[in-house]
Amino acid sequence: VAQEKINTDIVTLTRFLTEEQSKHREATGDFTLLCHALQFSFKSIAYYIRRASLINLSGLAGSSNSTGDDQKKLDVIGNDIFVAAMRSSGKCRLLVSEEEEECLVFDENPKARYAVVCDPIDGSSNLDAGVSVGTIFGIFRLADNAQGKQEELLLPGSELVASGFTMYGASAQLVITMKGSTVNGFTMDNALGEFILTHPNMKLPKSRAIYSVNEGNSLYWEEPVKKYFDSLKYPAEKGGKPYSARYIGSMVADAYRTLLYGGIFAYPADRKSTKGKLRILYECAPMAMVFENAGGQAVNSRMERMLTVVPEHIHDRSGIFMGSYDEVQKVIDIHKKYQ
Ligand code: AHM
Ligand code: MG
Repeated sequence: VAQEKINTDIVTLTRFLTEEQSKHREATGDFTLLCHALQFSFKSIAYYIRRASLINLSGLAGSSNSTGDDQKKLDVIGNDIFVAAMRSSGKCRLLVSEEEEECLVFDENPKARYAVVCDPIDGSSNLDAGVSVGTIFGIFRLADNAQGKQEELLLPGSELVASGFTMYGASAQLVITMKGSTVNGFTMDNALGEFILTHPNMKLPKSRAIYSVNEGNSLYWEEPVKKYFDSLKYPAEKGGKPYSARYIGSMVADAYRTLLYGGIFAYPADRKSTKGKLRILYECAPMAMVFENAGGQAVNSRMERMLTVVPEHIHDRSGIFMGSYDEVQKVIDIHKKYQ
């Protein structure tokens, strides 16, 4: 039997973060420690999701969250894990979670310089069917004179210092990017208990004929959105090939596929949900940063660059189109033409 080639010089997330930190002379190590706490929450959430059906964690918790969604038992557990990890990191001052109506202020860490936004378990309506879900996160650095107030977090995504998401699928994947840097993908090795760098410098293909949208909402779509998706399905040129449709219904999973294969993911605002469905601060902005740093584009339903959108409230929603550079450009061009 041929011996498996063993890599004895693996880049773990811990090593990656330490190496990143050493590139910044002024770094204090706070950001690295915060990331270690994040990493622990991802591992724990992944662990409970894997075991959910075995330890009676499926189904509803009997409560609803700030925006009125029914909470699953795992939504509550995922949130509690995340909150505990951020509080105990000592580096997080403010935390906005999809599952918490108000921004959490950790007064016990008044000197902490970071604010974190998160959706602890995105796609949770899919949980009981064993479909991939994940955690979306963004990290802001607070101003030196910050008071630790919720309003200080009403920032555009362009202010994020780091963002990313995990996807708990066949294996747990972690995608992370920092301001002005590349996008890197890690895979959880359960035996080692470490995220291993498996997808360095992720770059979206410039174009790809795949679209990902909940077509069940098309009755409510505005004209330019209808025209755009029709143009993908019924190509104008003779003999043109229509796009493939792929929609999982978990943004983390749809986004992960789009990052790897290219194409477009959209959740447009429409006549029924005029503000869109996905939340600006902890769903749209972190994803937009990942997509831009991987060479793609992300815009809202008004065709504004997603990263420039400032939420008026921490749970504000927006329409979003994100994906390969050329695919998003087509959306922008069609909107210009039909608006
Ligand atoms: P959630 O944060 O309550 O899980 O909702 C967000 C999810 C996204 O993961 C996904 O893209 C979208 O909602 C799916 O919505 P729909 O079922 O309307 O297609
Ligand atoms: Mg969500």
